[in-house]
Amino acid sequence: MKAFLSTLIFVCILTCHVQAGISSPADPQATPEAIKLFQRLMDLQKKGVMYGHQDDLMYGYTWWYEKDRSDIKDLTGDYPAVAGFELGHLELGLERSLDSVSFDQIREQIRIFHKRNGVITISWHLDNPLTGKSAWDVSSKLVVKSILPGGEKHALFNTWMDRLASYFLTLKDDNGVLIPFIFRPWHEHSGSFFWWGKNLCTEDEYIQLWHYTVNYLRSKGLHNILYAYNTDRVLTVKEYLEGYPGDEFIDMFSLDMYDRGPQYFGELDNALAFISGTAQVRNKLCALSECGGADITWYSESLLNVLKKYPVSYVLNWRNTYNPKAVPEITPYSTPSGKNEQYKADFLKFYNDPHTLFLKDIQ
Ligand code: BMA
Repeated sequence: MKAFLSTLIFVCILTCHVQAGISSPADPQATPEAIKLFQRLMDLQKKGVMYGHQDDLMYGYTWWYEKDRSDIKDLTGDYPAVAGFELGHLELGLERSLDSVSFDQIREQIRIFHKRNGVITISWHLDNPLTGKSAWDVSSKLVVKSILPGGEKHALFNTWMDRLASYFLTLKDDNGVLIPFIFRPWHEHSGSFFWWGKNLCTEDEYIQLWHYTVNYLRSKGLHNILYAYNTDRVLTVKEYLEGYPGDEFIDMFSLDMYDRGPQYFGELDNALAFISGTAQVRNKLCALSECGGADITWYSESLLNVLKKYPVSYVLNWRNTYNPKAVPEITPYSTPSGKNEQYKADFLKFYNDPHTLFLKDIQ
């Protein structure tokens, strides 16, 4: 009996230990803040899905950098739980992003949003280092190869990584502590519309690119980052994991998928089933890191019904491109004009559903 009890106690301790170890970021040197963020996201993922919005704090359809403003807050009275920021053109040493947003103001908003206890996610549509054109320039299949060690653009890429790391090192709270955030580079790999896309490099090159990026940032003392692996639309788990850098590098399994037709919600359901399932087995987070569509029940019924089936940390809508001359749009994603009131009601229903978490819900 005594032996049985001590074995039982040992097994319990071991299980607790393994479980405690499980809920931690991939980085063995993760800062306490990164560990806390990871565990917080794991806990929240069990409660509901956070709502995220890209550039929410920087501008909206009809305004540009106004204090405390947000299109989502204008509509619902609350901020999103997750705020997305974009760093494309930081690599060039410019003051403003490819979307004309000031990097100093991005830093300011990251600090403010962190203080509000919101979750921060960062994307990077960096230029093509081989051709000097944009992230969307897919004219060469040699770009990834060219920036890896030994490649002709390797030195240039290092200067870009240095600029990124230097900027990340300025993202500190009032006490000088590095703010934890989710970084989602090399996104939508399964699509081939960025120079790092699936048909633009080999699987091995893509994996090397990821390893190089993560190791580079870690070597600069950045252990406050959770890394999100990301693809565009995929139909199988095999397809999803083509190019996966490995559990030692990745904290979150994410998917970008926009509504492009009647098959959308079936495909989304299928993809979230295997992505969230794989994430769970590997003790990673799961997110629908970009999505959008338009229909008068798109958010409150179609999207929500799928999201309720799986543990998904957050769902994010892309930016409300500033365009004051256009018909003001109400919902987060561009909608055909004329149905604004119905779209607005749909989003408010989504907002009011207990399963969706906005900033006030995650305090
Ligand atoms: C894209 C579009 C672009 C933008 C880029 C980075 O999907 O919204 O207009 O420059 O994201 O934010």
